[in-house]
Amino acid sequence: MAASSLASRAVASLSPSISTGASRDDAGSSSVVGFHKRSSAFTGRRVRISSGHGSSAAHGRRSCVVAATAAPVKESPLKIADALVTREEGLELYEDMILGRCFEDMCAQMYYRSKMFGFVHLYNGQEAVSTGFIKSLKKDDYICSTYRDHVHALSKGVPARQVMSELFGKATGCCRGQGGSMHMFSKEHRLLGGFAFIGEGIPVATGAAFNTKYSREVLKDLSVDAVTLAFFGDGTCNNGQFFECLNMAALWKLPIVYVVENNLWAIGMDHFRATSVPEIWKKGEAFGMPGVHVDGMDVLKVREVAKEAIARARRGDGPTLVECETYRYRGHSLADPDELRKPEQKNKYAVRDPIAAFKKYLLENGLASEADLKTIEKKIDEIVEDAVEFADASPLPPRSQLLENVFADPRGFGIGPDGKYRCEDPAFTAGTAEV
Ligand SMILES: Cc1ncc(C[n+]2csc(CCOP(=O)(O)OP(=O)(O)O)c2C)c(N)n1
Ligand SMILES: [Mg+2]
Repeated sequence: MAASSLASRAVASLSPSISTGASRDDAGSSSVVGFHKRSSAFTGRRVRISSGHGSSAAHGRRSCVVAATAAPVKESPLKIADALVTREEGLELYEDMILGRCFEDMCAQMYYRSKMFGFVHLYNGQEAVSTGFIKSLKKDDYICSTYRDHVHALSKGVPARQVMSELFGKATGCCRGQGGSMHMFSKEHRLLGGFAFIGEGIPVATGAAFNTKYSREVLKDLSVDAVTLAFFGDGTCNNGQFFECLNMAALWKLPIVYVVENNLWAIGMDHFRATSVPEIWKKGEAFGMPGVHVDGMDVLKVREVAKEAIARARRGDGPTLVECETYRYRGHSLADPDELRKPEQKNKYAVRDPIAAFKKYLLENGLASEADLKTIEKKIDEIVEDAVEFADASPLPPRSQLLENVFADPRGFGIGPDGKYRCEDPAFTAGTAEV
């Protein structure tokens, strides 16, 4: 299957249509409890970002990028000194968000062409959280994700080829095709996994943070200074593991940041119907850790909060709970008809599209030209095309891989008396073995 033929038969993007004019006036604030009053990052400083305008009606796969600002933005004279990022940083953030958006739009196309199996949960709309946090990390830091994990993996540096191949169930995937959409993992990139059960990653991330602390303070290995980010959703915060882990992390001052991606919905459950105290950030205070609310549609605000929380963890001052207010543009998974959420709510967040807003910021502050951004969009388009071609051409895992990593095997056909996998027996792989 050639990628060019995929592109030519591209389905329309399912992103919500963007209407102009509306804007949230309450979205610019950051709130904080705890003892960060001295820190500029947590003082609620407003970052000047305007709403994006235009239509996201897709004319093909590439529209996810181009539709970011339909109305032309005048390039202004250089004002770089006032900007909150350097040109290089700005371009890196933009590229990462574009990669996330394009990759996910391509996933939707491949899913509907039956190239992927099982549930696939996309991240469209939430890119500023992944980019703002993960691009503020060092290479040796850890992240732990959920079933909505493709974009976290990409931001952490797992090559698009490996992520797409994993989604295709191919041997070249980051889990050799055995994980699929919900179980991205990469030891090399310190991605501790995606998890199908909600809240499952929180103790895993907390354990990784404990490992850092133990290495430094008990084993006296000061070369270890990894910070761990645990990503999870609003619905997950009503799960017991959230409370148990926050307690331990605060008690032991673990180097971790709990990043809640509050997209207001847990499948079809409205956050405000399910949660007794809907301001999740306030729950940090109960454990004696700072709780921060940030506009998760604004990559610069997310980045500012991320840098402070990561620095706090790295210098040994303990965990932070960050609630990022964001929105997912698509249904819960690609199998969800998304009939419960009201169009008004979708539009409210669509006009604040994080990519459109950041594009405008880069242009208005003279940090990038239209040509610079188009170059990035073209590069990402090619990377995603290449990932699909690579995944499609890759082999399926061998049958002998079937029983690897299976810890319990009640039928007893895993490992034979010779210590070898029974499935290595040619009769097994041929499907004729007596088991
Ligand atoms: C332990 C457990 N209980 C229930 C489910 C079913 N489930 C899948 S996703 C989900 C909602 C999670 O919502 P949220 O944490 O807000 O994450 P989002 O999907 O919005 O990113 C639920 C309840 C599950 N996967 N695991
Ligand atoms: Mg949610």
